Amino acid sequence: MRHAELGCCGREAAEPTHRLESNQSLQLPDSADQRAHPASDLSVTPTCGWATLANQRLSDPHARPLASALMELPCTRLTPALGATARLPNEAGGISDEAADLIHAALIEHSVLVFPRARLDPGRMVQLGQALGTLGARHHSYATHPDYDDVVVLTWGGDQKPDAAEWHADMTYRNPPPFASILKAVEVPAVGGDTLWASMFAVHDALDPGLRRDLEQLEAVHDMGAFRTGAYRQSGHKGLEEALAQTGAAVHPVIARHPVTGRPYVNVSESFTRFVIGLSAPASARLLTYLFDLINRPDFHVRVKWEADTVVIWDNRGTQHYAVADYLPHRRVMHRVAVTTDKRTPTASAV
Ligand SMILES: O=C(O)CCC(=O)C(=O)O
Repeated sequence: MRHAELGCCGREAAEPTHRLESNQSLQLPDSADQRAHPASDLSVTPTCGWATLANQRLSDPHARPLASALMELPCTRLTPALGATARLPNEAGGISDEAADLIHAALIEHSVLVFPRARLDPGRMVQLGQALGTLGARHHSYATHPDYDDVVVLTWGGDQKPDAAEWHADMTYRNPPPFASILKAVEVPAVGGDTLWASMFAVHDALDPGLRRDLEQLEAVHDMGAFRTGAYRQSGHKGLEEALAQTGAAVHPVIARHPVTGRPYVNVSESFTRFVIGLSAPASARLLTYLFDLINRPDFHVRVKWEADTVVIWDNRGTQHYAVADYLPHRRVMHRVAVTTDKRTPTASAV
């Protein structure tokens, strides 16, 4: 195997399984070699939220009674890597805890849930978000719905260029970042404007095992990335400084573990990860570029073609997404609710 070398300063890990010393290099397999490693965990999961929830409850003597397990949330898996289509439980007057339990279980299992023709108005989107967890502070840059502060309105078209055609998990410059997002298509172009999600668990499983061990010791800085441009254009240097101070920065492990399943995933994104702590600037840039490129393998993806009223909920822990910006000058309007904490995993950090 041919390797490209990265100079590495190393850092003290709390419980290193394999310590990187300051005089060692971190070795990157070249991309051709990388393709030889199978994505070992790309197994199709035929079960659905209902089955998973029933199993959890049966094995937990303290769980609420199983009556609600009679409710079903049948899911159809979309790709081996991630994603399933499902139907929202049709509950008049709100989202019950039991319905949210089912959705949560399915979300943990499939990472991305697609609900065609969901007809979720902004009020019910907020209810659904609240049934899953707490809703966060307002977004620093996007407009919000006139009646619902928690609903971000993403409108692109004409000369308004979409800003999400980059792989990212949402707002990882916050600590913790949101646990999940709920996105609804309000107005979509006749063609184009699809969104892709990638399983960062699958990206992790495809890494060279030696590199994976080295990455386990590393942490990286996340910040607001290209949101800088808007802040600077709007209010110059002062605006930029204020935006950076407001959004802040966060340090997260390069390999994070899902707080519910414990499954490891690659936790750096081209939108928001700026620097690997302990590396020199060139070594950090080389490592991050290498990791950013891995996400592009179609084997790791699911691609959603939107229709008005389609709703997608994704688990922000272990996935990244990319909104294809191929539809201008046509209009595309989406509503989004970000769920900050996972009610059903209260002690877990989101990374
Ligand atoms: O508009 C989309 O499809 C995705 C938007 C996005 O990237 C986000 O909500 O974080």
